[in-house]
Amino acid sequence: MEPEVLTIQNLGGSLPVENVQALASMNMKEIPQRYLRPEVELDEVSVEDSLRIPVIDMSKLLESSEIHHHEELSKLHFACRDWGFFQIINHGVSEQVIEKMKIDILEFFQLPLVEKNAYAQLPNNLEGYGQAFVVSEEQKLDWGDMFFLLPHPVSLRNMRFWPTVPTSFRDTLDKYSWELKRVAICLLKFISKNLGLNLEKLESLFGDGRQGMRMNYYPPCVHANKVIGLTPHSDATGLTILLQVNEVQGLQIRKSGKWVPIKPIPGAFIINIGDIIEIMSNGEYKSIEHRAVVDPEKERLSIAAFHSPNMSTMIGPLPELVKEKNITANFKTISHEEFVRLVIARKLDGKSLLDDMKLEQ
Ligand SMILES: O=C(O)CCC(=O)C(=O)O
Repeated sequence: MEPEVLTIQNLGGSLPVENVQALASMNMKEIPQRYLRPEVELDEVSVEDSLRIPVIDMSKLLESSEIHHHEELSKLHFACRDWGFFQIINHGVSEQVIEKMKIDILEFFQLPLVEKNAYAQLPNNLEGYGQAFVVSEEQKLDWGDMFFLLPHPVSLRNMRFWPTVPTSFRDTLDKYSWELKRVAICLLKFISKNLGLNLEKLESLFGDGRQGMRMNYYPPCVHANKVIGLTPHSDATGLTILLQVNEVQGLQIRKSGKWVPIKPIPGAFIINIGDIIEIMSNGEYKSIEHRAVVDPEKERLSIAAFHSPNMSTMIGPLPELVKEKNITANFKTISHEEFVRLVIARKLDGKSLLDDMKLEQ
């Protein structure tokens, strides 16, 4: 028998739960208990901080002019260290590719449930249409559905889950995923430089790594302040590139104990540092806790592209940053497989995964 290829696909899945889009279309007077999240109304939201979110101009990072390049590089360093979150403009991804992706994913979510369910998740598998991180029957649920695919590495694509309706979907996602991979690798180069690593260091780990595409659909909810679209969490991956698909806002990040709403700049991508970069940088860069809230009247869609190193990479502080400099490691080092199993086995819960990875000092 062929040995099983170690992929994220066969490391576990999520329990099946009701389809939220279908539930929302029933116009129920009362929201089922499992979706009620009283904390949402109580949390403090800071609109002013929204204005201070760093914006990085990628064209300046790539510029040959030393002054602009260095200025932007230090802005990037500050954004990764103090926010773990920023928007990028002038990233070079064609508007046409982005717009087509938006159109196709909207069309997919608008299909009748039975057609979407042709791509439903299978037991013990993360890919497909459904929900993620549901690990118990008691757990509170999010007001949203998602469709998750793994476009990279290409050799591990499972076309069984790639929709043929809309007919252009496969081609659109292929193009979009390559563009985003290029942006991720480019940013990882500059992140390597800022961390004092060899310029190619992170590229060598992430270049043939995984890219997961999580396409989110949050239906409107008349009791929007009583539910949550996506539970607060940091991303258990390396670098996330997020696209807000329609005009409806909902992403919030946690900064100094308050929730800061994000207003995406038209044409920009939202970037966040994930747990793996926080661990690899030995805590110098921070992953950021974020959540999605729901609109009372309008549906909201977003696409998060998660970039992780290849499965043979050990997850821990990079030896170049600790051992070779004789600095204390702040996190454990474990295999990538063990790390993914830890992620999949738990519900989303802020930055609790990183707490488990921390070493006692
Ligand atoms: O919908 C959003 O804006 C956030 C999505 C997100 O955080 C995720 O998919 O992990």
